[in-house]
This record gives sequence, C-alpha cells and structure tokens, in this order.
Amino acid sequence: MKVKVITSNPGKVAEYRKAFEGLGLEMEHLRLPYDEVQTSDLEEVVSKGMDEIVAKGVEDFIIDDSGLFIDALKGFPGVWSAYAQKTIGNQGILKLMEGVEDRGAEFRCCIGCCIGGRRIIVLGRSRGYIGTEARGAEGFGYDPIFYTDGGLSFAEIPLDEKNAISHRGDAVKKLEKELRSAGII
Ligand code: ITT
Repeated sequence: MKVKVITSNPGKVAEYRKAFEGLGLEMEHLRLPYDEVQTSDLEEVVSKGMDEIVAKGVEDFIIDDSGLFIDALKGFPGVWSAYAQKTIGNQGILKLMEGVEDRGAEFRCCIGCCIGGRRIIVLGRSRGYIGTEARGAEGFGYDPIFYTDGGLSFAEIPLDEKNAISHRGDAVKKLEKELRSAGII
C-alpha cells in the first residue's frame, strides 16, 4: 500500500521510508502546501492540516508537525521551530543558550495519518540536551545541536539509530500499533 508523506522536508521522508521498511507501506513524497494554523499546540496544527488535505480529496497520507522545546527558554522555539530555524538558525539558538546551565530539551513530533478512511493522530517525544557546538552532518534542522545522553548529536548518528530513539521514531511506534490494531498492516 502506498502512503503519501506530505511535507516540504525530504529529511522527514527519508526517516519515514526507513521506519516503514518491511511493514508493507511504501512512502511516497508529495509536496502539497497546507496552512499551519498559529497555535501553541502541535496536534491542533496537524488536525487542521488533515481537514484541509482531506477537503482537497487526497487520501492515504501522513503529515508531521515537529518542534524543539528548550526547557530554559520556556519551550522556545517549540511551534515556531521552522521560523526560528530559517531566521536565527542553529547558531542563533546556541547564542541564546550561551552561559545557560540547564541545557535540557525535548523534540516532539505529531503525526497525522489518514489511511483506509481512518484518521489517527499520535505524538512522540525524545529528551536530550542542547550542546555548546553544532556537530555532525547527518539528519537535518536542529539535529547538529540536539545531543543524546550518549554524548553524540542526532547529526552524528546514522538514520536508523536516530529513528530508534527520536521523537519521530517514538511517534511511528505508536502509529504502527494503531495501524496493527486497525488491521491496516
Ligand atoms: P513541513 O512542515 O513541510 O513538514 P518543516 O521542515 O517545516 O516541514 P516542521 O514544521 O515540522 O517541518 O519542523 C519545524 C522545524 O523543526 C524545522 O526547521 C525542521 O527542520 C525542524 N525539525 C523537525 N524535525 C526535526 C528533526 O527530526 N531533527 C531536527 N530538526 C527537526
């Protein structure tokens, strides 16, 4: 069965392809812009996005709204992660974190999946910390500044290892469970 991954971000598509390998779902990239409503809630962004895409007549798709929530910055950039990445970038985040002792942070990923007429929304999380420098060339976005407890950034580990511990991997596990109990996979 083919599932469209609706995103402007090819890095997400690569992670979904790998995660669903062997589960009988083939992930196809579709660039189809949809409105990301201004709200502090990832699930609301996803739910409204799904309404808009379904209204366009598209079926069997996944959308993903993710963000980096930094403890010491009271959750910033959070739902503004895409904007912050485009404007201040990883160097700007490192600058905001200069001299800050509490470096704890969390990635969150909300997946909205419409498949076989069903609608599933799941949320995944991954805890880590913001390093003092950007390291690594894998992944995308904030990966070079988000470190795992093992001391490596998400950009220093291969894609399958990132999937095993990431927010997106966590959300995929929940989605897989829902798809299995619905008899879709
Ligand atoms: P779409 O909305 O088109 O799917 P996007 O890249 O704008 O693509 P998000 O709004 O979900 O996606 O992401 C917000 C920001 O967080 C954006 O700058 C991403 O690059 C970044 N981001 C999302 N997931 C990430 C991950 O797994 N690792 C590093 N950065 C991530």
